[in-house]
Amino acid sequence: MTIYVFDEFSMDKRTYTLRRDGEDYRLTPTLFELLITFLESNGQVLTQEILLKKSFMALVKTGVAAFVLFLLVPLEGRAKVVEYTLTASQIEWEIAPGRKVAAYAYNGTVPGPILRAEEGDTFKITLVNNLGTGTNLSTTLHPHGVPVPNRMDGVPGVTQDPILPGGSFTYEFAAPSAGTYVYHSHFDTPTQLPKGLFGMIVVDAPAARKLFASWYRQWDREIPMIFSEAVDKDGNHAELINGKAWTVTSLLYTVKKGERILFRMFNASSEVHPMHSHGLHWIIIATDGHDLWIPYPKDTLPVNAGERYDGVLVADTPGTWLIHCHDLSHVAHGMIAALVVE
Ligand SMILES: [Cu+2]
Repeated sequence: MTIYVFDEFSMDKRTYTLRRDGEDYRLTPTLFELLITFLESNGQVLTQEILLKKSFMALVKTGVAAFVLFLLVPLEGRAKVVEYTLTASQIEWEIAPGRKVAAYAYNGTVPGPILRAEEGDTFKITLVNNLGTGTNLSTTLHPHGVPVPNRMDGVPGVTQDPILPGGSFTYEFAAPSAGTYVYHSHFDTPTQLPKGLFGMIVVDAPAARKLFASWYRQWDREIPMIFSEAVDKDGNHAELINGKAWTVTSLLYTVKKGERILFRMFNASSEVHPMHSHGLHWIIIATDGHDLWIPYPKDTLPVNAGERYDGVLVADTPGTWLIHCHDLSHVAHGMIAALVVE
């Protein structure tokens, strides 16, 4: 039986020392957590020092958490109805200066606005079809990845009638567990979705839970990244991030050194995008709205059609770091962004 002892516990330095069989190893917090999870799941015996420190910290955390929850529950307990109106219409969308595509859009933007609520709230989303009176452009909205009542699933001819031009429909469902979800058109999907009828649904955890989450489940800011493709008015193909193709002055995200950034990634296209971050890497904490039991580090993350990934990145090195798809034909068509760490 292997005995493990760790001698040092310092979140400031973000390193831990682990002594195993007389030798010292330095660990990052992620590896430390993984190791502890591994040891616990394998039923190996920890030393008394570890158990004391762990249980002491657990006691402190539980005590403080219970007290804070006691204070917050009356506030957290009041679930809200969060109302949004999405109007689908035809627009000209500028993917780069002077470069336009004929798009369908929710509320005039591609992607549509982020719809946000807290766990247990109720979403009430009214979709207005302004795609064109006198056309045959019906539509519906599908909450992708969200466990909804069947009649709110947005499948025309199966769960509801199509929303005719000039018509509207209200979707109502509970905000599921915290995570990244999606909405998109489910009428003539191969046409309407790529033309721009997609967006993100974000569900937040209650504040009390965030306070006691692991360091990589807390972040200072979020950067949503939605991947899609388009053909511009000159017939040129474009690979887009958040509705834009890379130019040296677009798709720049400026953050401060030391900030933890949550990337919410969603692939709205029909291709795989192996997203690569230069210099810094993500800790993938969730996929498709589910927290991972064991987070893992990645600097190249294949995001398949319809998938979502939540990755936390610590911006600890100043500079301009590219984040781009590593399918090189997609790079050539504009799928590049940059993280500017100041
Ligand atoms: Cu790609």
